[in-house]
Amino acid sequence: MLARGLTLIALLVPLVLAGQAEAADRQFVIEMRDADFDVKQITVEPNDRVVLVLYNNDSVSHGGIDIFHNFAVENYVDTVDVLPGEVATVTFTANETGDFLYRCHVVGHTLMRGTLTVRAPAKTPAPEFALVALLVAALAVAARVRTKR
Ligand SMILES: [Cu+2]
Repeated sequence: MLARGLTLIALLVPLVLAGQAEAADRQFVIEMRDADFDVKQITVEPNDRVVLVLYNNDSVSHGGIDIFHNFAVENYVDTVDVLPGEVATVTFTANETGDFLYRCHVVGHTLMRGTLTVRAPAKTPAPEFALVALLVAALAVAARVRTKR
């Protein structure tokens, strides 16, 4: 019984190790319309390569007024202009964890705010843990062989 339990634990360890998130390319499209963002929350994994496509849809088709916007992400992206009807793209690597404000700095555009969340890295078991798991598995197999004799 103990041997089976130990074997199961040893078999599950590689699955846990394989479940660690890896950095990936992540793309998000944010529409700027009526002086607001349509995306208010972006969540990525640590070290993801993030591409934000910013589309200023506040053009002359909306009440005859072109509305200029810009965009910045705290700690990640300096202010970039996004002209009416235009698209701007910003790219960065999410190498700092936490919550970061993204916003338009134009006076009065108080709705144009959102949060970039870069999750904390998953806790990786120490390599010694894997070695101990292998040792436990070997002992479990040895115990089963001995029991059958
Ligand atoms: Cu704006």
